[in-house]
Amino acid sequence: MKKKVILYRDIPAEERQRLEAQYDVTFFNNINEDNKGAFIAALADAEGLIGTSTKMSSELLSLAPKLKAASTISVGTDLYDLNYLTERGIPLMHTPGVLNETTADTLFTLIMCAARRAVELSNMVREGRWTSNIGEALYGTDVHGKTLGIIGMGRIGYAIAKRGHFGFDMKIQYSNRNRKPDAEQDLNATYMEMEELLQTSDFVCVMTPLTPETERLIGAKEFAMMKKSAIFINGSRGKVIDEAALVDALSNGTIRAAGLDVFEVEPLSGDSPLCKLDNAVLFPHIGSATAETRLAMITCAVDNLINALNGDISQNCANQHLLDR
Ligand code: 8YV
Repeated sequence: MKKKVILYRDIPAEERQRLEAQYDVTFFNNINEDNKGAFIAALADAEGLIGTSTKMSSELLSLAPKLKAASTISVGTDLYDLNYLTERGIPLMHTPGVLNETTADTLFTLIMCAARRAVELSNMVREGRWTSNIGEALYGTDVHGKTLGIIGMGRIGYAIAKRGHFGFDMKIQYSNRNRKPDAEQDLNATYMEMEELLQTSDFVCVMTPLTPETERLIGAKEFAMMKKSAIFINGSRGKVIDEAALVDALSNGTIRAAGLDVFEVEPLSGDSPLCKLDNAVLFPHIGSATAETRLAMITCAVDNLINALNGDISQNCANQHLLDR
């Protein structure tokens, strides 16, 4: 009798076939109000879950009494109630590593677009408003040689710092829960407390995971610590910052500009005040969104689920350290 698995995100046929070769797969193309009843019914017998972009609360997961493993097609695990899964002894598998370089490319694109006003000026051309040489009022600011502060020097933070150090001769500084000797040795990065980083960086880039400790980490007080010429970049999760405070900081000249790939509520409404700010560059959460990297993430997540249901959580298990206790 094949184990029952729920796939709640569309994936390429060959990857779905790998699952169907081993499991009795029930597929949902994302979870919505129309199919949530059927999803809940399928949870009753599910031993495996694989997908992304749906909040898996403890209430929902409690409806899956036979659940043995979950595999998120993401590096972020904040959509799952990790504590609840750990209490039940259920591994949550995720996809660290495969998306580092692509996500770092995206974040550096935000750095360049925000610094050089690329989106604002491209729109000016597109709308026929380019009528004379660009003067001081529309100048951007240099990236090369500036100071890049990384809050959250994890795998992706390191990849961003690598681009700044080797590609743009930037001075790298970082704040993190613990020291990162590889960044200090390889990238000449300087460790410092977050307050000093905010006060001295030309670019502040947040790449922490969303946890109870990092929720609203950056708010009005922190924006006020930054240079007026500073540019703020968020590639972590929207809830790591106070979005209303950022709107105020951008509107009042507290900081120069921002580049955002994540938002408190996604998709971001077109009515958001962020959409009215020329000094806010807004991406629709495309950090890892290339064909190559998303396929690599899906392949990794399928491998992770198969391994976990076979009892092997030695790789890519977000709560292994807790389950091993
Ligand atoms: C995607 C991400 O948003 O991996 C993550 O944590 O945020 C991005 O890669 C995610 O994979 C959902 O599609």
